[in-house]
Amino acid sequence: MPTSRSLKRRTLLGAAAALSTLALPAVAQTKTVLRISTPAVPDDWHAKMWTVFKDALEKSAPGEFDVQINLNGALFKQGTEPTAMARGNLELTSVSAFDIAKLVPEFSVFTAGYMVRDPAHQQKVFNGPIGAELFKTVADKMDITPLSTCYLGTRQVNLREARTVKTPADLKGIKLRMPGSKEWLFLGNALGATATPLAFGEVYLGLKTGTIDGQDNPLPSVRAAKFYEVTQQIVLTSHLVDSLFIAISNRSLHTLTPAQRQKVSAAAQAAAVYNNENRIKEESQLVDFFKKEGLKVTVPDVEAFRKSVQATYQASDYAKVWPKGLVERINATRS
Ligand code: KDO
Repeated sequence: MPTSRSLKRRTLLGAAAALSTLALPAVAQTKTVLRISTPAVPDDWHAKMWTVFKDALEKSAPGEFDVQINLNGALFKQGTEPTAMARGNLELTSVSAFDIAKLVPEFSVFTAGYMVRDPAHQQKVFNGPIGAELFKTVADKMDITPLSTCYLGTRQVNLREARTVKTPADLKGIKLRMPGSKEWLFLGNALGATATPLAFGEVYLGLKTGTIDGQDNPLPSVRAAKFYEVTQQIVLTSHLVDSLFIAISNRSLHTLTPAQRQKVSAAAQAAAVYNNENRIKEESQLVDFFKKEGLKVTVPDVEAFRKSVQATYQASDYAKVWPKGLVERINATRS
């Protein structure tokens, strides 16, 4: 039989144990949670860059952040991330110019084919005054703040069955998968194809089964998502030097101390640099890889595509909301 003394001791020990288990989550709670969502597949540079982000923060602010990386669109569907961020359900993502253009119409200038010339031009534009002005509008209108600019790559047309493609007329009738928004569909149609919306995660099966005739993406994404396994041809249209912006929700940003903001921003820069360097390097090697995989890699009349796509955008409602002189300023930005 326990004595009253030993009972008291046990009770005290029990209380201490309970307190210590209570104390554990309290320590964990002091970490700032940063949830990340992206449709990127694990083997893609713009998925791996989030580990660089996480590691950089762990180094600069040990124990201060709980960075949670969610790939494959598992947490939020492609394109729904900005809404989730504005609602406080997500802290970070890499947002496309297309998703921004839905709420900041003038940003559609960067959804236009053949607008940005190359990765160096892209960095100059977004890291200079044009980027600063537009990112401020993004922060005001979307409640998210862009922190760094990632080169997603130069988009190329990738076809299920090989055919001769020299000009936009040769894509007539091709069901070209594009991500699901009117800005993306406009680009696909401007290429001469019949654009059809589909989420990134469904493209492989769509190509395999033939519900679509092709898709467009930068070569590193064609490799990482293995689209080359279910397609016969890549047409080097180079129609869009595509970007993604690492962005944080303003809700989250405002909870950070100035020192933490600086560290999060530096981590986002490091992630973008990692992505950009690796993507640019890999992009230059992939034509050979795809040829070895048995694909036809063909060069169309890029000037014919450029002329036609640019004319289509200039005549569109999109161009009507581009601030006066913006296209000229983009063109005049030298890398
Ligand atoms: C795509 O769906 O084709 C696209 O390339 C669009 C980009 O904006 C981006 O969402 C990307 O997919 C994903 O990150 C997957 O690579």
